[in-house]
Amino acid sequence: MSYDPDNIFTKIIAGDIPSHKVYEDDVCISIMDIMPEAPGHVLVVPKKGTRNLLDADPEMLAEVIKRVQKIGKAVKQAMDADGILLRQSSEESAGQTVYHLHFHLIPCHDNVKRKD
Ligand code: DGP
Repeated sequence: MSYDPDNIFTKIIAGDIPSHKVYEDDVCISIMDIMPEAPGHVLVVPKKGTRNLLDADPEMLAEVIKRVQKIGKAVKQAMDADGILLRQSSEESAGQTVYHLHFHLIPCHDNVKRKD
């Protein structure tokens, strides 16, 4: 499947659409999700235009996953969470709605039961 740069995350990366950014470097940004599943739910979005995990360049992915770990640790600490749920949807059947690669980091607490 091809990558279409006309998507919301490309516009957020370019600064054309506002976001609550919690991290940025040359590889990715991290923003608060506008439809959070739990308080502190953030997205890690690589700057390189990529449709999803299935067509990601492995070298870019290696750099991004380092950031996912670093940001995940920071979110866990900031939210005083017991754990972090990492989610990535590739294609519609898996629930992907924005076709620019992104990783969800969702803080989880022992006393808050998740449905999934
Ligand atoms: P997914 O379903 O895995 O493709 O996740 C897309 C997520 O992107 C969803 O949780 C909501 C979030 N989202 C959609 N539009 C915007 C936006 O304009 N700003 C922010 N911060 N998040 C968005």
